[in-house]
Amino acid sequence: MMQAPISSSLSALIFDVDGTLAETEEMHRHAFNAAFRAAGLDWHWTSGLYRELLTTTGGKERIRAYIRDHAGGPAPSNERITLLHADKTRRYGDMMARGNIALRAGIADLITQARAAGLRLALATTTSRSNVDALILATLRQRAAHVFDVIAAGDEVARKKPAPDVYNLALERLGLPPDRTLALEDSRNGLLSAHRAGIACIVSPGPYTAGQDFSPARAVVDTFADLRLSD
Ligand code: XBP
Ligand code: MG
Repeated sequence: MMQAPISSSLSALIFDVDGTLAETEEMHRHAFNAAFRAAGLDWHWTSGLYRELLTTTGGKERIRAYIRDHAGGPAPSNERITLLHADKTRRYGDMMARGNIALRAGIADLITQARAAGLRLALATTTSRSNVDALILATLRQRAAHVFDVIAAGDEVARKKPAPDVYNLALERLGLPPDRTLALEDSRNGLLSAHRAGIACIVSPGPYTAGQDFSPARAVVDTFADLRLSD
């Protein structure tokens, strides 16, 4: 069991969402594929291809990277990509409401421990805000804004992870300097984003991020259940 350092100066935990709170990427992948089919496109993202595509964060950015590197043909307009992504987001919300996704091991316990220790809770995610609301409702049966004091989402910042923007936004909303917070992530892009914002980060990789380079991490753990907040 690893004790996460909660010095008296630690005031907040900042969680990533996809891959950290829950293994959501398969649902994202299915939603992308369903949106492509509905639009009459013959694109299909296998899990092997998705592992590579995930290195581009953000759904619209990922679609553009796919067209550039794999699909070829004339690039669709920004408006077409925006509509395609909006349909993917709607389908993801429906799948989340119908599915039975669970939080990753240890996450619910960390939230409880953090609250008991008087820490504040934040989210810093690349995904869209509506996807955050759908996940928290499906797993904790509560509104995300009731569970987390601050939510910073990908559709609110100019540059997505690995840029530090979304972590900087979370810090600004928390009103805290980076050294009073600790980030929890599953991916190299997320780790780099937190690190570039000056925030120490603990990583627990998942199926899509295992084997990535996590060198600037404070620690890498197999599961968040291995983590205990300690004085
Ligand atoms: C996850 C992402 C997101 C999701 C898809 O990053 O990169 O793009 O895969 O969501 P994080 P959208 O783990 O930092 O949340 O389609 O809404 O972008
Ligand atoms: Mg993630």
